[in-house]
Amino acid sequence: MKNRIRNKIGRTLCVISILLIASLLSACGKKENPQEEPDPGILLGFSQIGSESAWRVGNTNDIMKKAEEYKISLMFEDAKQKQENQIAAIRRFIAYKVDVIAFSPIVEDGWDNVLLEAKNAGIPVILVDRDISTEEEGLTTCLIGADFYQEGVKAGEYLIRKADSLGLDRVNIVEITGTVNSTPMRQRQAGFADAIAGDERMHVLESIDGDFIKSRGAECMKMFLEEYGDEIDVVYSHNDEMTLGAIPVIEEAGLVPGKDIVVISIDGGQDAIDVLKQGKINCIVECTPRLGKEVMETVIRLKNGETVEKTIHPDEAVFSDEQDLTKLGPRGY
Ligand code: GZL
Repeated sequence: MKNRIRNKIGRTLCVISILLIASLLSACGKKENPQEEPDPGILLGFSQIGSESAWRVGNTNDIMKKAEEYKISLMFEDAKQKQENQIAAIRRFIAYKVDVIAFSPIVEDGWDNVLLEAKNAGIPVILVDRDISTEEEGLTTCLIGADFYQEGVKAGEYLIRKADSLGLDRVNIVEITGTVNSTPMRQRQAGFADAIAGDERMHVLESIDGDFIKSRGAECMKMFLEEYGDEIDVVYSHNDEMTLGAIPVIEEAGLVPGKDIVVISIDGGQDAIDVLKQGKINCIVECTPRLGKEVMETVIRLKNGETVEKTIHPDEAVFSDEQDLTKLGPRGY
């Protein structure tokens, strides 16, 4: 009896050891499947203008969030509102041999040399948010950003409707512009001017550069009120930061923003939307900062050698006192 049990245990141990040796041999001899080599990944160099507005901060956050989501390594540089810092950053990206360069150009001119260096290095360049003008063609692959001209048109079309509803026969407008020579400034001004050109009621008294920043918006509004006082019917401001700077100045002059002076703005950040809901701003044309998804998908297409569209415009809305604003959800920037 005992012998039979010993034999059974012996046979079982023998089978287990054979199975163990077999599995060890297969593990050692197992070839790495070449398809499973770790992905070297994509390295994107991104030069951001700075942090001049809630819009810009929202744009930066979205770029970073989407880079992580799409597993793209990001070399991010903040130019602190200086073109020379953007040019230096692009040169660093070239030296680092990134796969793709993306940047939001603070102004339209002065990019030819550094973009020629990127082209000669074989690195594709994506424009994000704003456009550039260069002597040489083909220095950039595509532009991903808002249609600023249409934003200006939407602002002008709102004003025509507002003048109709108020029964105005003359409309005196002051304009606080964004950074001179930037795409949003040029095109928001052109779109607005073209939209009101056929309406004889409309008169732009003066345009002053507010550089997209709050303090300058306040200074511009102060200058306008000192110059024109209660002649002013409308202030058209190229972004919310400058608008939010101008509103307290209107109030300090004893005037009611949104009533004595119609206030038209662009961007659509939470702070400005809250003021719109209070009735101190009459219209905000949306300019979405959420460009990260389109940027990362374009980066991947370029890395895969696919062709991409020359221009990608996001859809954008208009928020105004013509609508039920209670339904407007949180803006996220
Ligand atoms: C628009 C962007 C502008 C925003 C401003 O796409 O370039 O720059 O409207 C920001 O808030 O400063």
